[in-house]
Amino acid sequence: MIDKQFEKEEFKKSVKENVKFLYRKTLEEATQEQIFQAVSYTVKDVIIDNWLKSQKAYEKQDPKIVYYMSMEFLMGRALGNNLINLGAYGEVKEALEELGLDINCIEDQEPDPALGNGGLGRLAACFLDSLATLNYCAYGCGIRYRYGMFKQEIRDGYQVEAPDNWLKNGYPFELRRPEYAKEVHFGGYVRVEWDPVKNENKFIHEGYQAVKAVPYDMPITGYNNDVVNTLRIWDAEPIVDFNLDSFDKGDYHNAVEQENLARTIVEVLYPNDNHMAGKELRLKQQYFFVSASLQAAIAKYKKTHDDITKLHEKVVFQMNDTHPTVAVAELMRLLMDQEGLGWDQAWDITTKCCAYTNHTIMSEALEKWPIELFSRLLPRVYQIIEEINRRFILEIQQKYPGNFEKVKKMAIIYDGQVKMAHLAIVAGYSVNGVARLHTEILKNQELKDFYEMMPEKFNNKTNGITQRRFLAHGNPLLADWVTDKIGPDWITDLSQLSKLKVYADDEKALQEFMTIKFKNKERLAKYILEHNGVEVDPHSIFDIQVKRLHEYKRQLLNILHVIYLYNQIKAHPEMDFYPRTFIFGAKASAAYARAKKIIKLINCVADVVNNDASINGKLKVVFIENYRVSNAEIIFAAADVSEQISTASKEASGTGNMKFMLNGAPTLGTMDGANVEIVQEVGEENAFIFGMSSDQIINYENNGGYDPDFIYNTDPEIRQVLMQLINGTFSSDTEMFRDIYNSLLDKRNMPRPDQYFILGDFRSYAEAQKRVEEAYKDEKRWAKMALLNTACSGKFTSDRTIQEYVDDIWHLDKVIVKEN
Ligand code: CR1
Repeated sequence: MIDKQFEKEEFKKSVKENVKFLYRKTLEEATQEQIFQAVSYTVKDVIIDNWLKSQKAYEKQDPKIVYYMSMEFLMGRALGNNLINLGAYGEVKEALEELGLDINCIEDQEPDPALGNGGLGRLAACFLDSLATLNYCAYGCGIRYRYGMFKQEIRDGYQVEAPDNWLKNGYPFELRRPEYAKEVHFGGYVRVEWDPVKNENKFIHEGYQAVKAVPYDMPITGYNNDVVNTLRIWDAEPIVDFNLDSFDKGDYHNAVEQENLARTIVEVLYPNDNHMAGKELRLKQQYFFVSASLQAAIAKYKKTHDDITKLHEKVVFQMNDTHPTVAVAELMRLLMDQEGLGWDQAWDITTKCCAYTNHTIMSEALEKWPIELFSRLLPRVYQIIEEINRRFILEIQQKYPGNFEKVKKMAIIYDGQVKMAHLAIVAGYSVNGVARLHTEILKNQELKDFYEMMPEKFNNKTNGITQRRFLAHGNPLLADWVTDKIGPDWITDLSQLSKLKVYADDEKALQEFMTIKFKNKERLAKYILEHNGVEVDPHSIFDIQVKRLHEYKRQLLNILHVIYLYNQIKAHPEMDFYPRTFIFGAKASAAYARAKKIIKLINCVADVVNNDASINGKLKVVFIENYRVSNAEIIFAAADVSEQISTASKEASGTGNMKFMLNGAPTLGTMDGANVEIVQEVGEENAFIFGMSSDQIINYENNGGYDPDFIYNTDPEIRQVLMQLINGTFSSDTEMFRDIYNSLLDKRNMPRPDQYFILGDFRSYAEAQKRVEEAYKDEKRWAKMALLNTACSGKFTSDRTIQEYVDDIWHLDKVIVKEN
């Protein structure tokens, strides 16, 4: 299993040679960063052999390929993950120790490739890991942003964004592939010309600006199977180097413009989660990577197949949300204008190649582009969408004669806008949601009309996470313990974890389990001390909410409850209270003012609570700066309580909830997203469920009747908490949190005050928190609950999710790379 390269002596020699070769230094002289580079090159060497071997196997076996099209891939660090998947982590750790090096320090040198915002981007990364591990041929297709997700600094309690220049030292796990460059065209106009031979119109795109798309490939290693797939992310370069040539031809202006376009297009990831920015540059980014990826996929197909009309037998494009859905029109364009097919044939192929995943019902996330912008930027693609729309409207009218409401609600182009979700549903052969509840809401509410017209397209694929990163790598103590108890098969078959259930009443096992949890809490406490300068007690309950900051995720409910507890302890100092550490981690979109205010509030509350000697350290509040994949691994491992408290119906699935569960933290949550399925797996008695149901919430939204004012007026403890937002308790500036206060109570707040039902769920949340405390006090009961969460988390592996996509949507063939 261990490659020769990873024999300790061989490995040490190679690292030393790389340091010499790359930096002209000895190991002793090299910095930790330089050693990281040297180690990575040694690892990359092995990977490249497997990469070539995989390529050969694919050529020979000619499997169907899935292209996972995504604006975001939140990969996290590669070195440790690759070592785990190559089965060499232990050997390399020891070899480095023999060289006097600490593998954790070396891993910490790697920038965290953060080419994504949150759940959607991290899901894409987990999917690539599972695809490779399950022996499927897959490409991730995305953008090589020069600047990924911003680095978050907290200054005076405020979020400050700093650029993430992740490429500054060069990234060892990427490979530039200029030979596969493609051209992408923007703007211009379409000239129509009669083709007398074919007896039809020809559409010629002219006067455009061109950008060269250059791919960079990152290897995606499968677990212990020698498979290496590819994440292909596109960089933009000017077509011709800017030179006086164009000036001479009087084309100076255009040369400058093309140069600018290439420079700006991949400059930065939009830092929005569940929110559409609507910026022209964003649409350019989308078309840029979609067009380049489709061109590459078709070119690859044609290298070994000569009948383009059978493309769907070998190729499927999975569209990760609406961001890449311009793909359906671009594929039509390529098939017609480049491959010479007619409309019907092109449509037949396109609708067999494209499938769409919906990740949200949040209306502000729905992508709609103004016709003016769209048609100016992509004139030929727009023409094609118009024709798709025209034909679709005829279909609606045929099915529902005289029903203009249907046309209004379902048209792809309406009200001056191009609706990307409608385009994806009409052209895709599969539409899936990401958790059972979410898919039901799509079918019965958000996409009801589409579901009624084409029910066969709709299906559910509950999200999952990879246990290789979030247990094997992130929590080595627990991973070893699990292997000790049930063997190592869980690494590729997470359902094996159910075998741990027999230890639910085994006192020794429970004690071991909780000792590991305690050590992981010490590790996190150390991290918090080093990075935040706050001392936390690992004996206290670690109650954690880490995820993007969004009003619907209700970090505000959490911190208001902290204030409520603080008031209780102050008012009743003698009260029996189990010490609790509330830990937050969250980035807010740079333009999301209220979300940033909530971060400020959390930090202000932390300031007061943490420095109030009168509460004897019973309460601590910590905001972990710059939450990202690398520190997430440490955080999940250390959690006692997993906060999953979104307004029911709003969180499509969640995936953090699964990472906590896998690491033995019971869920404190609403019946939302995948929480519903988590509770089903682990049993209601091993979770803390509260709050209104999605039906209740949707009913209030549709029919009104929710009155936060009434709660404010009748519940003095809630009123006290809200008053403290504006009476100087947490900021001498009493206006500081006025907007938050108003968002909950002001009738002018649109669409209604307390849009996310924070006051409505407050009491139920506080009561659930009380149950958490009671349960935790009973050590044995808690240990059993924690262990059962791990034992029942098998369903939530992304291996299961991917196998469902393969069985129901993609129909891929397994490939064998490793000879036995
Ligand atoms: C959802 O909010 C889900 C991820 C991945 C997010 C979250 O609940 O787990 O997708 N949606 O499916 C999103 O980013 C644009 O929409």
